[in-house]
Amino acid sequence: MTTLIIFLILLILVVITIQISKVTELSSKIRGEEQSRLQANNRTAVWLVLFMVAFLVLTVASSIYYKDYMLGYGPLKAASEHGALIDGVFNLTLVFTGIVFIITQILLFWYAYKYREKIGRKALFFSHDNTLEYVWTGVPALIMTILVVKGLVVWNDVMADVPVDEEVIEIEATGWQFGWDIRYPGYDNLLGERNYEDIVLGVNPLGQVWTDKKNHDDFIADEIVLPVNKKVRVRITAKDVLHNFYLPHFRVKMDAVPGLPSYFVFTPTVTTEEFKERLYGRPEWDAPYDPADPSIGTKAENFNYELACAELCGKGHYSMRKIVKIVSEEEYEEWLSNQKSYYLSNIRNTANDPNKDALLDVEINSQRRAFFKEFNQAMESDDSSVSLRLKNINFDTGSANLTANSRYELDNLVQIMTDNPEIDVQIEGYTDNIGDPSANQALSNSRAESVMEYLTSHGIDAKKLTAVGFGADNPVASNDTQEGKAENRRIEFKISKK
Ligand SMILES: [Cu+2]
Repeated sequence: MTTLIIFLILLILVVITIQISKVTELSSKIRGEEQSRLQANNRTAVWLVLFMVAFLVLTVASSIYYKDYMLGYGPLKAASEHGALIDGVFNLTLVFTGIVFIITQILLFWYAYKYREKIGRKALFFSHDNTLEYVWTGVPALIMTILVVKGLVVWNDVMADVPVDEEVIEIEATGWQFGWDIRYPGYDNLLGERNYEDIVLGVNPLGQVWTDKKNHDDFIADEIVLPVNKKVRVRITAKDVLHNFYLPHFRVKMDAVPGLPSYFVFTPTVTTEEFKERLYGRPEWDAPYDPADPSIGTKAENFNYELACAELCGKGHYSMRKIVKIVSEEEYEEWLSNQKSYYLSNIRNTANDPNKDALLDVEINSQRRAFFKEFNQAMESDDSSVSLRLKNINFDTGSANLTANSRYELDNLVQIMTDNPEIDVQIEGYTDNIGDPSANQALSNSRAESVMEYLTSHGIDAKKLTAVGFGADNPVASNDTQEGKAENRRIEFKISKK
């Protein structure tokens, strides 16, 4: 309906314009050609000046009115350390081009008015003026030099790589049609090697080399989460065509080129929550996020930083959006601890694992972290005595000989007993229910004793230790299944005095 009305109005306007021009033509015939041309020229000249005034006023007014929607102004000021530098260069360029724009528009329209046709006035013949040539060559050259030099200074600053000895969080973004794989380095803070020949879709999407230790704790994240005020280096690459890694709110933008890794270093300075605070109370951001479903909340409440691909890389280009979260250091650590290594969850002990028989550093370290976490929880609990199950101590079948790989967990025990000289500990041995109860009793005794021996031989005072065997008593799982039995064959570590 509205479209129809607008169409009719336009049609009427066209008809009116045609009619007016017919009337003018007719009257010019009556009044004489020259007279009417002068009149038309006068009218056009006045209209041009009016248009110029309206145009400039609207241009300036609309840029002021919409400034809070534009990157770099109002709430959309840069959320990274270097962002202000880039915005500064844009603003400097805007000042110079803005001044030139306004002056040239005024001159253009004013000259059309001032030098409109008048009877008896003749145009000046003007062929050359050196001074003018100097001015209009020199001034733009000077301004261009200022802009280029300033831009280069900022470019060098923004593109500077991280000095070798400086701490940085390095992550990797690999673009493909159509998505990003975001790889984090894991606990060792080092990204593992890649080889494109190792890429197998669905199995090893990035071609990580599994014999490289650094890969064992790397994980691929669904979203980008980063701590505030920490320097981040993003390795940027692509698997198929050109993509572009673009984080508009941080003024981070870099091509992702297949076969030619690039990088961008930046420091986010505003957390997602702080950025939302900037948006509240602004009409454009307090509008519903989805007008069809007000229960979702406002645009401000649903705000997220985002990663977009800024290269038109194909028909699914738009779907390369990823959410970016900037959080506090504690939230980041918490998030990190919940991420699962790609290798350990997808490759370990499968046909694709070249390290099948070895116990890996990444496993030793994760067992160690888990052990210390449990120990600290036990120490903080109010119970006077707490038992910890030692999940990574194993014996040869039917004997009390510790397996070689048990030493890692045993060394963890040595360390906590050294660090906490006040605690007393009881080592408890348990078996499953297979076989003769008295044999089980004896086996559990000697297993507990061999753990105790290990501890005393590594400098722990025997007075602080007791070793007891409980045979098949107190099962922690059903003895009807193989897994249950394996769980019941165990060593526990009971802190009897804190
Ligand atoms: Cu893309």
